[in-house]
Amino acid sequence: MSALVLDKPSPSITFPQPVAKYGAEDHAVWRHLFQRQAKLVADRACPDFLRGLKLLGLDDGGIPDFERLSDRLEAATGWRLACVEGFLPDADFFHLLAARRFPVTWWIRSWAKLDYLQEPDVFHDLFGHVPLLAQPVFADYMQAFGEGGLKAERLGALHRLARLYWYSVEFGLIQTPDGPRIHGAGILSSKGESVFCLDADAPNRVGFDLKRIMRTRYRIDTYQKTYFVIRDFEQLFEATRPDFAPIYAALEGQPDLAAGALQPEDRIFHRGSLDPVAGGWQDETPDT
Ligand code: HBI
Ligand code: FE
Repeated sequence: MSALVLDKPSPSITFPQPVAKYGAEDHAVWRHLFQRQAKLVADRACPDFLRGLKLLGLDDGGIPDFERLSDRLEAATGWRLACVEGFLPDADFFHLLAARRFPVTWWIRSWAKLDYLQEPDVFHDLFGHVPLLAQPVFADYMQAFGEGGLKAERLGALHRLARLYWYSVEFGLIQTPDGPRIHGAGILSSKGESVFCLDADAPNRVGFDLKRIMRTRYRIDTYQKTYFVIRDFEQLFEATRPDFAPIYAALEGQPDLAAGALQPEDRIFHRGSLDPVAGGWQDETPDT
């Protein structure tokens, strides 16, 4: 991708972490979530995630200081955290990624919402996303993704990149000598999906294929019907190297695929039963 002139994201978007706003309860929620997830993913997360967790010194000592964490992360791969209020407009999000700044929501969920919240909080962003930003190839992929997003916007192809982000950065699996392991942040920060994605018979597990993913719809309110498995992070980074414009053009003529529909060209690791009860897919709200 050609180097883009990056103007800074609008200043109000990022601000110093309001550490004074954290109460004892917020730190207690972090401690609980960290202890639970770190134990649960110890043999389910990919090795690079576990290495990143250790390298960054993320622990159950309470909500971390973003600047201190940024100093460690920057030493590893040049990324820093950008403290934000929550979900950002696409353009702001892509600008930050392209500048190797990862947006991290400052607040944490309440005890009442421990296991499901609509939008990312500091635990999802820090525990789910940040450890892999210490992995050099994934760190480059995330910056390339940001640059691609700025272009996709101009080409009206944001929904294609949103699917790529969803099925890799949020819900991706990766091959290891011991079988598939988790690299997606949306899974790693979720108690139920950390087990479901690898153990359940219901979902498909299919080899990563960029164009196939860009055609595949998804739902934001249930576990996935299909998980895509990359060979390694190089495969993910390589996928972002070509100019996407011809890819978007080629996809125009092809119909979208339902979230659970297997394709003849799929490399199938596991053909799921797609059982609606086992997957929690009973209420057929449309996937987008
Ligand atoms: N904003 N803070 C934040 N975090 C995200 O993960 C995020 C976002 N805005 C847009 C977005 N993700 C998705 O549209 C991606 O597919 C680009
Ligand atoms: Fe996320």
